[in-house]
Amino acid sequence: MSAETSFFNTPSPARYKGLGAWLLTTDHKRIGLMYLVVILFWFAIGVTAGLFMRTQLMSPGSTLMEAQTYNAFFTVHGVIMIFLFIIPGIPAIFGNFLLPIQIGAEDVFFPRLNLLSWYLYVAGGIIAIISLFVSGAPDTGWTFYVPFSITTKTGVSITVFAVFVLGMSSMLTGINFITTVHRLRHRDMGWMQIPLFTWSVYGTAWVQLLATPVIAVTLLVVIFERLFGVGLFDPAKGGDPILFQHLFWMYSHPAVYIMILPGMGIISEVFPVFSRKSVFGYKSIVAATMAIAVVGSFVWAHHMFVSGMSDTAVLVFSFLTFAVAVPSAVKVFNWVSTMYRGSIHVGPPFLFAMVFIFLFTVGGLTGLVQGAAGPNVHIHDTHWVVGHFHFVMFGGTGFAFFAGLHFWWPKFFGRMYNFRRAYAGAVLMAAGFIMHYLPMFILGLKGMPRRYYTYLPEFGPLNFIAGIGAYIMVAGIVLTFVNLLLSFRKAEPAGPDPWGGTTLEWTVPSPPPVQNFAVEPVVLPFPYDFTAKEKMKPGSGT
Ligand code: HEM
Ligand SMILES: [Cu+2]
Repeated sequence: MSAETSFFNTPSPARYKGLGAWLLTTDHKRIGLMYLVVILFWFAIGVTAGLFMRTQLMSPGSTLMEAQTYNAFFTVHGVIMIFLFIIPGIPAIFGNFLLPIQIGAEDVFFPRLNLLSWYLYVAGGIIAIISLFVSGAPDTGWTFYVPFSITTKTGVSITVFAVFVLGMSSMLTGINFITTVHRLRHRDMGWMQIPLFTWSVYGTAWVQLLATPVIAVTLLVVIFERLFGVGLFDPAKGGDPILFQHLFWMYSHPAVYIMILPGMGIISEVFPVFSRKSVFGYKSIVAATMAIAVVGSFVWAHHMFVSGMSDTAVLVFSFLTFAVAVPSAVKVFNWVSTMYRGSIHVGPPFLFAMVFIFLFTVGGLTGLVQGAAGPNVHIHDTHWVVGHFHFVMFGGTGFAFFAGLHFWWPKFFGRMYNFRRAYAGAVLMAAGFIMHYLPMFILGLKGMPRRYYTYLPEFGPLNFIAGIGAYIMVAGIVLTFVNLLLSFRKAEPAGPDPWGGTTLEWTVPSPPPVQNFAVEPVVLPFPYDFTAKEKMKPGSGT
């Protein structure tokens, strides 16, 4: 099948043309790509804001901006990176495009609801922009902690509302994916034949569906506090600010798993394919995915060890935090074992996945230091925490995102990109990353607080090094995207299965036709059976 018959040239529904065929589409693949465009737009803005902050922090004193401007950048950076990039990123782009194909379906179960989710996402982004210009850019940080967020005069109500709308989008996507996996799975595909990426998005969807309402209600209460002073959170009126923190983290900690689980799903696809070997311990990866989704929802109060909880509560939440590390470690073990005695061929997705394993492991282990109640008291609200969460979110989910982008780019667009530039981008990004975020652990241990626009002169040298690292990292990000975009210039066709994958998306043309499968898909007894695949090739002698 050629590019002429691909979904790019076949609008769905068929009656629309041009831009309308995109903006009114119900095709999950088009919706996935529309997410790709908007999410990358926000990522670019978020990175730019981060670079501004880092530049300000390269030396002590007010070199680039004043405290209030820093607070605005800080809030905008956090809100964009969390709610507009890292939470929706992988499920909305890769989940939308790939989940139906991986389970042999023609589309998601609610195609029009899917489009509505995209519009809610775009609306949330626009409202967030508006909030910058109405009564001053918000200055609370992405956590909107009360009582400051209910007393500050900046446009926080609108920012909070933007996040509320984004939450609705996230929930609808979750409902759609759960229903799709239950109702549209190919009739030959049992639960233990579902590819691991789809499993991870499915587990994530449950967290999205069950945890998001908590933040939705919490944010509405913040708006009511600001508008009518209802007094649920405001201590001046007998409200309880700690209540806000519990409700906030009951969503926002599970949100960490909404970010990381789909990233782990990508890694679980990349390693088998690039090791030419079935994934080690498929069932234990599935079990670990669901265990993380469940246990990860019960650890929220580790963000509040110093807020004045009982010792028993601290002990329990510390224990549970350590417990979630177990399924995460199981996965790392399985990925490494998948490579063991595999026939490894390196490609850009594999390189990004290797960087992922390294950075995510550092992020996870430093998280355990925070999960232990004793050290937590010392490093709470210091740069240690900034180092930790960037390792997990960007080193983990971010690099998994890039691994996925390089893995499925040929499938999305039918084009192959330049490998040398892709490697260079990955190496620059990784080296810059380490130089940027590793010094923060030392800074944190030495006592440099986070969320400040300046610091004591003794912290200068390490902050300067971190700043240089940030610029190197951003150079890597830019190179990576330039490389991907250049793939549109020269038409080097990718073929249906450039990496030799075994899951269903590699059996259809790149880009796929609008109905995904022109012929009835054949579901392998096991999704990562590389020997069965060899046998199925015409002329392989069997
Ligand atoms: C070029 C890339 C980046 C740079 C230069 C950067 C820089 C920074 C800086 C300087 C801070 C303030 C730290 C503090 O004082 O506590 C910060 C905070 C933060 N960053 Fe980044 N960052 C980058 C990428 C990312 C990415 C990719 C994510 C998410 C995936 C992210 C998420 C956050 C969050 C959530 C905060 C906390 C904001 C808050 O508490 O309100 N950053 N970043
Ligand atoms: Cu947490």
